[in-house]
Amino acid sequence: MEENQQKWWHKSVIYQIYPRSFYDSNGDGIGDIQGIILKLDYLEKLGIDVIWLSPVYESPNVDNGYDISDYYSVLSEFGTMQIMNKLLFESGKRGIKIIMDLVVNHTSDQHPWFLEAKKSKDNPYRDYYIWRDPMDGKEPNELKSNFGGSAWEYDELTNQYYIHFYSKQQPDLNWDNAAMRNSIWDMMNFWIDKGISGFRMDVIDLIGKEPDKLIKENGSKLHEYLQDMYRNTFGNNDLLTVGETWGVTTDNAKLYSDPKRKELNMVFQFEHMQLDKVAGKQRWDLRELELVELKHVLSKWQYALDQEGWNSLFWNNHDLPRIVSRWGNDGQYRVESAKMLATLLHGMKGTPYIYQGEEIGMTNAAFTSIDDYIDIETQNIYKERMAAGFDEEEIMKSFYMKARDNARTPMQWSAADHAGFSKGKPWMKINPNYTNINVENALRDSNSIFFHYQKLIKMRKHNNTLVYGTYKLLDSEDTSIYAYERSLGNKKLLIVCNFYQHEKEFYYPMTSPSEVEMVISNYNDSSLNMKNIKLRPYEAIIYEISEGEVGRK
Ligand code: TEU
Ligand code: CA
Repeated sequence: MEENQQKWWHKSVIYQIYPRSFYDSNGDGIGDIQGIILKLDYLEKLGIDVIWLSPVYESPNVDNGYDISDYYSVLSEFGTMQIMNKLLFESGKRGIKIIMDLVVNHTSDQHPWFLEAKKSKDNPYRDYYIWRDPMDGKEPNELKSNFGGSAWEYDELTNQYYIHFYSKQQPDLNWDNAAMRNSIWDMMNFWIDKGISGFRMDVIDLIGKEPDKLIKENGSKLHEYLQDMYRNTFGNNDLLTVGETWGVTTDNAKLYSDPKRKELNMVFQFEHMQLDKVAGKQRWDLRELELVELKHVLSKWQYALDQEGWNSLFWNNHDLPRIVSRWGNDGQYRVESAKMLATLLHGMKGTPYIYQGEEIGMTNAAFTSIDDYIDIETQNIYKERMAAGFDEEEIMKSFYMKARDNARTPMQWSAADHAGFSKGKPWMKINPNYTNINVENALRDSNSIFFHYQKLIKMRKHNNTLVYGTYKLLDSEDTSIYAYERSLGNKKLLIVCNFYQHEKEFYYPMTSPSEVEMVISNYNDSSLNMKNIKLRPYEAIIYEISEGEVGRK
């Protein structure tokens, strides 16, 4: 990549904070912004460059802050605008940037715009949302909410339905309305002026919806709206913008992230995160992951965005189960497999995202009762599936594997009461394994998952091959090893990962005489002889090869 096309976020690693579960500074059981400030030194030690802050705005919390009732103020449980300013200042001092969650596909039903819109058909805010007449006395059409049930909610007062692709307390905004769009630009500029460094855009591929044509994602005006947003808000600022797009393909990812089109820097694609569900079904319909499929999907994305666009790299977020429980091994090989998954991901081309707790190998919640799940999605799906006659044991098993609360249990800071997360009773049950899996233990052990992440993050700062090298998948049909190369000039990185518990031989055909160095491994005594390695359970190694130099270091 040309020098002048290089961007600060190409070399950055982002850390996502889900504030409610990160650190509680005042003992009310709820994580808060002051709590984040108190943990900035920890994040600095990990070495991350950017915090993506999940919503901290005013909200009735039907969907933990993804239902916003005031974009200009901070939820009192989390703090005040003064404390938010202090977070920006204190993180800036440590060289850490903040990007905010931008939730503009919908608002809360308690947002003043919606409270007005509901009043009458001719209210000036009516058209900020999407209303339709009943069809034969029923919902206008078949569109479904992602949280279960119809996407249409009836409003008695005006005898019309409004659309909501999430809970009925999250009415969708009408992006066809220019005044509405301008209100959003003003709000974004308010936050940009405050000194934030970018936005993560919640379900941004839905804003072009065309409900009458049953189109939810990738509507015909989506990219026009994003270009409009670019021009009116962050276009002149060097910010990081990442869109959450469940329905993205490699082709339309280029539309979002090709710099020439002036839209976003990158999107989160979820193709790889949907490989362990039955095709065409919901993610609650489980299936084993096939490693070969994972290799094909991730490689497809690496190849497609090599020249135009940019990838985001992630295994986890606040909606996904913990990766070590999902595709690693959260028993005997928890440490090895967590490091393997980290190595595999951070070796790729793109900007890596770490979700809080991933860096210490936190595991799924392991709740046994439906009452322990707080998430509105889980509660809705439970009712829907029970009513539809699904087997309760099967439903609970799918939650155990996939429920969003798996990622939302409080951060495990120490073996103290409530995992050191809070002095009071936490808002959500803590994973009982906190006595063993916690930050204090991780920092005491130089072989911990934490220090492996620290090393991977540091590598990205100095190793241009890691940032810009071209990706090439090796042994694409091997069912247990994921191996690939990254090349730039005469330098090459070879990333070799045993994805499973059984041992497996790996052969690497070395052509020209080269100098080889091992840059990272999850075993202390990995082999330098990369031509033929017997990989142990979850063994993962990155070699650096300098071609044309004879002899070895
Ligand atoms: O999530 C979008 C989304 O569709 C999924 O993550 C959703 O949780 C589920 O997989 C659908 O079956 C974003 C946010 O990340 C999520 O927390 C919010 O609940 C959602 O949008 C609504 O704002
Ligand atoms: Ca608190």
